[in-house]
Amino acid sequence: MNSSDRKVAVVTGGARGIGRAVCERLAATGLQVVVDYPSEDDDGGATVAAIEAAGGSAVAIRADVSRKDEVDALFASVLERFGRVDVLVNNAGICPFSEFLEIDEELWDRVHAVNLKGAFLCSQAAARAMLARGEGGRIVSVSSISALVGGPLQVHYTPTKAGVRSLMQSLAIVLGPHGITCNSVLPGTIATDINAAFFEDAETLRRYEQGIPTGRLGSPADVAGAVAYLVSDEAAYVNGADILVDGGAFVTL
Ligand code: NAD
Ligand code: RM4
Repeated sequence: MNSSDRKVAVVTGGARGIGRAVCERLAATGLQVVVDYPSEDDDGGATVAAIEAAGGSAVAIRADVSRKDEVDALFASVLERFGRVDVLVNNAGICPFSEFLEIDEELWDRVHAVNLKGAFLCSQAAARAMLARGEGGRIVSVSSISALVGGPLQVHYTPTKAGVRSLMQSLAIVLGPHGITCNSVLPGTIATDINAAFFEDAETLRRYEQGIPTGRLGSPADVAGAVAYLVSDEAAYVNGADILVDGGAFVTL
C-alpha cells in the first residue's frame, strides 16, 4: 500500500506516558503515526522505535503545541510527507503541582498555553487539512477527571482541562456536519511522569488507591484503549462525548 493510502494520526506529546501508549495503540491498528514532541530533551525516538519494532509506521516531528508557528510547521510537514491528516489526538499537557498563592502569572499562562491553546491550535490546523480533503476525520482530546472536579494543587490546571472538554463540545457542532467527530477522554489518575513525584510518598499512593474502586492507579494503556475506540469506525456516531477512564473514582465522590 502506498503511504498516502494509509490513514495518518498526529498525536501531540507522544514521547512518553499516555501519549506514547496512544501512539503505539493507534499504530497497531494500522495508522501511520506522527509523534509530536516539544524539544530535543524530550524527543519521540523511543516511541518511534517501539512502533517500528512492532511492525508499525511512525515518524517523530518536533513542535511545541503552545506556539502557532511550530504547530503550523508541524501540519505543513505532515501534509508534505503524507498528504493527509485523518486523526488528531490532543494529548500534550503539563501539570506543575503548586499551591494556589504560589501560582504566578507566568505559570498560569504557560499551563494554559500548552494545555488549552495548544489543543485549539492543533485542532484548527488539523481541521483545515481534514476539511480540505473532505473525507471526515477524528479529533480526540485527553482532558481529565479534573474537568469535573477541583484539585488543591491544580488551580491553574483544572480550568484548562474543563476548557479542552468544552472545546471538543463546540467543535463537535462545527465539524460534525463534515464527518469530523470531536470527543474527549477523561483519565482519572494514571501513573506517569506527570505525577510520579507526587506518588513517591507511599502513604499518598495508598490513600489514592483506596479511593479508586478498582484499587489501582490507571496505566497509559487503559487510556489508549478509549482513544482507540473513539478513533475507530465503530465510534462514527459518537460526537461531543466524554469517556471517563478512572476506575470508578468519580462516582465514589
Ligand atoms: P507525561 O508528563 O508523561 O506526558 C506529557 C507529554 O506532553 C510528554 O510527552 C511531553 O513531552 C508532552 N509535552 C509537554 N509540553 C509540551 C508542549 N509544549 N508541546 C508538545 N508536547 C508537550 O504525562 P501524561 O500523564 O502522559 O500526560 C498526558 C496528558 O494526559 C496530559 O494532557 C495530562 O493533562 C493528561 N492527563 C493525565 C493524567 C494522569 O493522571 N497522568 C490524568 C488526566 C489527564
Ligand atoms: C489529572 C488528574 C490526576 C493527576 C494528573 C496530573 O488530570 O488530576 O489525578 O494525576 O492530572
